[in-house]
Amino acid sequence: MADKPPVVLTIAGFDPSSGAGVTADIKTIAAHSCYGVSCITALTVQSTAGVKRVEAADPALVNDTLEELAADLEIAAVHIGMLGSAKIVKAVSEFLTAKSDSRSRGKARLPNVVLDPVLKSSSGAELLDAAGTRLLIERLIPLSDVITPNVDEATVLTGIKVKEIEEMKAAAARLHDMGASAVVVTGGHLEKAIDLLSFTAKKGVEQEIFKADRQRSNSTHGTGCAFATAMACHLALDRGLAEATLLAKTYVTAAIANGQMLGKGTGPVHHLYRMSQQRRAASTGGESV
Ligand code: PXL
Repeated sequence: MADKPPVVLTIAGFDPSSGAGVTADIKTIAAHSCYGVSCITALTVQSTAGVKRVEAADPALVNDTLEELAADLEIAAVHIGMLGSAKIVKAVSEFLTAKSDSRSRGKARLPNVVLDPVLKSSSGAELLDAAGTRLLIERLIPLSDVITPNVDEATVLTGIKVKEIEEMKAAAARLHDMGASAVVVTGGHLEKAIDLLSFTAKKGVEQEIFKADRQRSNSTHGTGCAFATAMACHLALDRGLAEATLLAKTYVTAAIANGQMLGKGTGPVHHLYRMSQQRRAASTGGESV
């Protein structure tokens, strides 16, 4: 029998165009040789042209789904994306809170929880309201092992206007004060695509910068989801924070570069680009890269 893959749970919204949300996350998880399971928090009506409508799921359905999966499977990491409403934020934080496990010291009862604080779509649609954002700050940030805000989300969460690297560092420090164990501020929208990893170590806060050339591409829908989910996969595979950050960034950069220009608007990143590379290599009898 084949080896069991690590199970990665994604708790996120449904994007019918599969650039972002659970269907995209399942592709990312498969691309990392993990097994993906999911809990849908909200339905959206959208295409590459943008988000037209958002309907939050029933919080009891979310809770039952999470309990059912957690009772059956050994979950190695959790990715949290779009939550859609304050009630869903509450349901997810209650599920993650280790009521019975006194050893967890305020951490979630599942390991490697990566929180992508999704507040808006790139087309500007609101994906979590102010009450939901407040609850996410209060309850979910302290429960998570890593949070992955982009510069806009870091600005909303901290009140620090984040544009440059020094502001990314200050926002990460503020997020630690708010209870975050580790933070990756993704700066894909800056001139250089800079990500900042910040985490608390014995000596205090340690910060590391990851740089890549900014890509001009129209295939960028889903970059935030792909980054955070790839992070969760690498943590599930027992990689450390710095290696997970570097590998997740490399994956997203390649997924953008291999974008397939689908749709009339902002196209999806190519989550499964390695499969087409392998197919090409197989048909030419060469090595895959
Ligand atoms: O990219 C943020 C995002 C996350 N999750 C879902 C989305 C979007 C953006 O549109 O639709 C389901």
